[in-house]
Amino acid sequence: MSKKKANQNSQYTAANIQVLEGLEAVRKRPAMYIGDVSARGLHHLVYEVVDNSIDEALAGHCSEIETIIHEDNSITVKDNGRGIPIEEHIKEKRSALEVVMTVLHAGGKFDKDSYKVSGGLHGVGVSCVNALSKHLKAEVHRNGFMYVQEYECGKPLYDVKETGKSKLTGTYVTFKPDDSIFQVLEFKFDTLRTRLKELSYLNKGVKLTLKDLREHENGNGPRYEEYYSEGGLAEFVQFIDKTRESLIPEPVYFEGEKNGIPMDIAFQYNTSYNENLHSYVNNINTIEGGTHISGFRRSLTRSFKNYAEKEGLLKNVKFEISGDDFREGLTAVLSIKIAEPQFEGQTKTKLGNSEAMGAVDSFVTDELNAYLDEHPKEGRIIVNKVVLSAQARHAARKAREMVQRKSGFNSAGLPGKLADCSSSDPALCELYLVEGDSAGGTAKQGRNREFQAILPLRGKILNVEKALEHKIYDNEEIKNLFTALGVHIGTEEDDKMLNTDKLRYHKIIIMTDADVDGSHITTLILTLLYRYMKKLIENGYVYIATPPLYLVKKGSQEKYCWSDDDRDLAVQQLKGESKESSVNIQRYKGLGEMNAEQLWKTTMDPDKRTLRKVSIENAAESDRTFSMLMGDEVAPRREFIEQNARYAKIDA
Ligand code: 0RA
Repeated sequence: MSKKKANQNSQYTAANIQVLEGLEAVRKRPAMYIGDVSARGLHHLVYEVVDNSIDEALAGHCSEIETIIHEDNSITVKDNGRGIPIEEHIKEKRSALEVVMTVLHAGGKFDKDSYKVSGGLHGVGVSCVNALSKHLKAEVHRNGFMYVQEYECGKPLYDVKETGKSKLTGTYVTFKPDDSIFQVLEFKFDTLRTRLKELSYLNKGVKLTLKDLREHENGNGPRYEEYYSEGGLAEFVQFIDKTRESLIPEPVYFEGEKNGIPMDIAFQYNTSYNENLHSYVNNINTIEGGTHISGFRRSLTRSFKNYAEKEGLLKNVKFEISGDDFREGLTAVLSIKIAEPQFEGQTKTKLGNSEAMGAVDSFVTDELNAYLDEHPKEGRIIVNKVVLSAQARHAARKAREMVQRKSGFNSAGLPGKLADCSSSDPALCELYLVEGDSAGGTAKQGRNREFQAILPLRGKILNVEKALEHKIYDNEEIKNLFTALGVHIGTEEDDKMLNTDKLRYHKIIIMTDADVDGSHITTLILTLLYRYMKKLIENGYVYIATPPLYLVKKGSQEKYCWSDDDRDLAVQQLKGESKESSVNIQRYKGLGEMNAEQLWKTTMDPDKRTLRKVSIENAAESDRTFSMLMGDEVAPRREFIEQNARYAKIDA
């Protein structure tokens, strides 16, 4: 049935028109509902549908959720839950299925017990997915029958109809994102895998599967993976810490509820110096933390401190022990479920509900006291580690205080190596971090000095993943970077939050050679930013420059190329009809092979350059990747590089 016919259907009353307007609003401003219309928003469509099935699993009625990527990049999500009710919705006078699929935020209306999310990226309802899909088919198995309804751009093509008998129960949703709305239509297996895997840890006992039916360039058959966790967050913590050395044999794992708030917490200590706290509210990653995290930290410090004092483990300690010391080498995942979460912050990923703080604090305190009673050996190991951290922190504080005062800075207090820009409006200013003094020199000549500053970094900067904190503040290159940016790390009382009040640039652009060394240096810089200046990444200030890989020339005609395909195309175009004249291909291995004008034209001119924005899509995954790439263990690093060889080759 055509769209026109569906609209003319006599069943469509005034109430329905309003509904259609609701979905029209989603189509007009999709970003307001799903964040954006890039790859990120596209993948959020899948998460949204899967989340609905997860809710059914949380209600205790669904054990398996299957996601299928079809050959045409349409998606099917199948669950074995009760099936969305198809019976008439009393108020709306039409099938409940149709209401769920076409009314904004109608998803949770039937089921008061489930934890629905208001605001944030998820929880916008499956009707948003419907609105943003060229075509969607909902199939329900229920009451011994099979029912179906299809939609175009959110509009039903016909009433819900029964199509036969079925012994199964469940909901199957198949959708094809609207190509007039999304900039990107290709689903990434790895992106979906990360989220499904995360969901399997967050919802233990639920089996999630991912099947990719698309043709693969290597000629392999369909890809299929299963994600299932028996151990939940305890396994998640072990997964995150796979390449780190744990101090205690098993993660500490608490599961239960307090004041009606279900919660799930696992943590362990490792030999690294970083704190890795990952938190979730209603399965949503609260990247910016919030009240639940505060409650957890507060309890952790207080409970361990009381325990250490009670056991006389601090007798010979001359320093004050701070909350920080209890968090060094800590990897923790915290997941709570709240009926009406309030999300705040820049990216709406910070929990604001004040009741969560006390509930988490009191829950963790009770559980941790009981744990320490039963595990004195683990308690002792952890406290000893904390005391060592306190000693190192003492040294680090001194080093940190020295950072701003050390020599090597010019009269404005800026590093001598920095070629600053003349504008002082941070919103307009860019800082290029350039590999090596030579490329730094070219960049200084090529730049627009009005708003572009250059900071050359010498060779490989310190690997912060392996260094003690005070070593980091001793490092010349790192000090220069802090000073040039105008940021500093706050006091322990401020939770050592990065202070960005005086941040001097809102674009920080990493520019390295397009080779293996260059990508290594990029990774080192990113690791430093991720561990010590995460806020800059969260605020969207960090970018990676993309210098060209080739210059294809014929006579005076020139084309810069960023991939092998680009290059082949350029060769074709320049060859044109005449076969005799030769086309010259220059491979740029480093920035140093370009002159100032070329570097400006290809990589620095805001009108022509391509910058890749660095974002933290998934904090647990990024953390794991950095720890692995920069850590001591060789085997997982080799495995990663082999698995990602396709990408590595582009750089090679
Ligand atoms: C409300 C009530 C019932 C099922 C569902 C919602 C439901 C929704 C979704 C979304 C995806 N999969 C789902 N599975 C179930 C059942 C009420 C009843 O059977 O009494």
